[in-house]
Amino acid sequence: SPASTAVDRLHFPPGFLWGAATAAYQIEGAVAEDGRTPSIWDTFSHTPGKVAGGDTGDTACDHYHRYRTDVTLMSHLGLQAYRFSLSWPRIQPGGRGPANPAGLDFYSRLVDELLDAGIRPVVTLYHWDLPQALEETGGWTVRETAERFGEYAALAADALGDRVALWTTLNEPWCSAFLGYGSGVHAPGRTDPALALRAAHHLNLAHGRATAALRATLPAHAQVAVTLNLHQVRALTSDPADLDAARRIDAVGNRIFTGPMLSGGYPADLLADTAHLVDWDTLVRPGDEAVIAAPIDLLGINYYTPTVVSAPAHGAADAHHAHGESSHSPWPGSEDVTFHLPPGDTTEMGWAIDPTGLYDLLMATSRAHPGLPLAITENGGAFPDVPTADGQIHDHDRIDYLHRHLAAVHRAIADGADVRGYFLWSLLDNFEWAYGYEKRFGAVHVDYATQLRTPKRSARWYARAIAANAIPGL
Ligand code: GBH
Repeated sequence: SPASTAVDRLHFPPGFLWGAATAAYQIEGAVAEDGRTPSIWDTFSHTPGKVAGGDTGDTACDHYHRYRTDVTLMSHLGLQAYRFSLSWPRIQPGGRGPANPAGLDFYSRLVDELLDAGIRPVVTLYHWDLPQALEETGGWTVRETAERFGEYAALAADALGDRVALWTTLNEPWCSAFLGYGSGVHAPGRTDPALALRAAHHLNLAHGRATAALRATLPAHAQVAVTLNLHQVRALTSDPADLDAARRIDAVGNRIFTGPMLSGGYPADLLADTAHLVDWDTLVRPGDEAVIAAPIDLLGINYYTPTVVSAPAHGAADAHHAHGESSHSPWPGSEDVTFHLPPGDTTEMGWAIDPTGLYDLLMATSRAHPGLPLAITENGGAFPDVPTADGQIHDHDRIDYLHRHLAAVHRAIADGADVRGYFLWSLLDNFEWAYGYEKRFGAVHVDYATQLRTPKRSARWYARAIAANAIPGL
């Protein structure tokens, strides 16, 4: 079809995959049912002072019991794909040993329900809910956890691989390593920069082990991916000291993962920046980098906001400490770098709304990894809901956010980026980690007292985008 009319300029390529995303601990609830054992997020959320309002995932959206009606909701939105995560402690209680049939059965029923509705299941193996028993033997700070993850991946693939064609190993290993073991604002809440770096390596190794297990178990047509929260890093000024701050944050924010996964190994500048914290020569064993470098079919990118940095002295007066509630830095070896809030509006999280960052990130990632298909595996925002007398929820800020970010994706595709799909975060309002239920990212409102789901105006707008394979008007 001709690509020259005004309307076609808003169309996405044929086959572009439209979806929405969730994660197990954020929506499922049912934390003690059918043999599930606690995860580090159960322990963390039940530790006073760790999560706003003392909220936990004990019930969350009760999706474990309501998955059928949630799939019906997805089909009403016209979703083509649904990205969800598997709870490791449901499938393999305690993180080792044989699979728990009841835990696998839940996901098997969910997958069947999705397929019956014509919705492609996209599985994430790990969205932060490490079995607590594995944390007690060292969690991600020890190598053994990566070996256990490979075994878990095989169990999951064995049970679901006949019906799930797109698999993601890890969601945002940066958060697992540096918010979990560095700043401590995420489970397990440890605050040691050296342990955070060790965790990053073991997460990389876990990705490699899982990729091998998936390849060995899945049918040949199945695809393997990883999802990274790549930071779109900008220097505050072109001052060489600011540029160096940006280089350092790019190293420990991005290239610590993309280096070994996609570019042949850990970058030399990262190793130098962190040599005082970790003996990389003993942490990284011979052969590890080859395991981590196992080819993947697609890179998932989660994007919310850009990251603006400067050298320590520069503009420190109006510095923005984008580190959550912790006085501990999530940036080992670069603790003195100053973070700045980009100009303009912010979401309820205090994150700057900047769709240009998404465009720049897609273009830079395409150039850095030519030939590797990309997908936006998360994008969205927490916004206030404005209920009206007609019972609707007029989240016009979310519609505007989605509109502008989809336009950025569209522009990146037009300029040559190979972006295969877009997953809105999130299908439902849910347990927003350390922020509890206070922050709402859903296109569908959840009344936690009644578990009533109400599609917001953004959900209807997104349904129009999907139906048209194009960006609709506001
Ligand atoms: C994603 O995390 C998660 O995958 C998802 O589960 C979550 O609900 C969703 O996004 C919304 O938060 O950390 O203060 O330096 C995103 C986590 C958010 C981490 C932006 C990096 C940068 C600001 N990322 N954050 S800060």
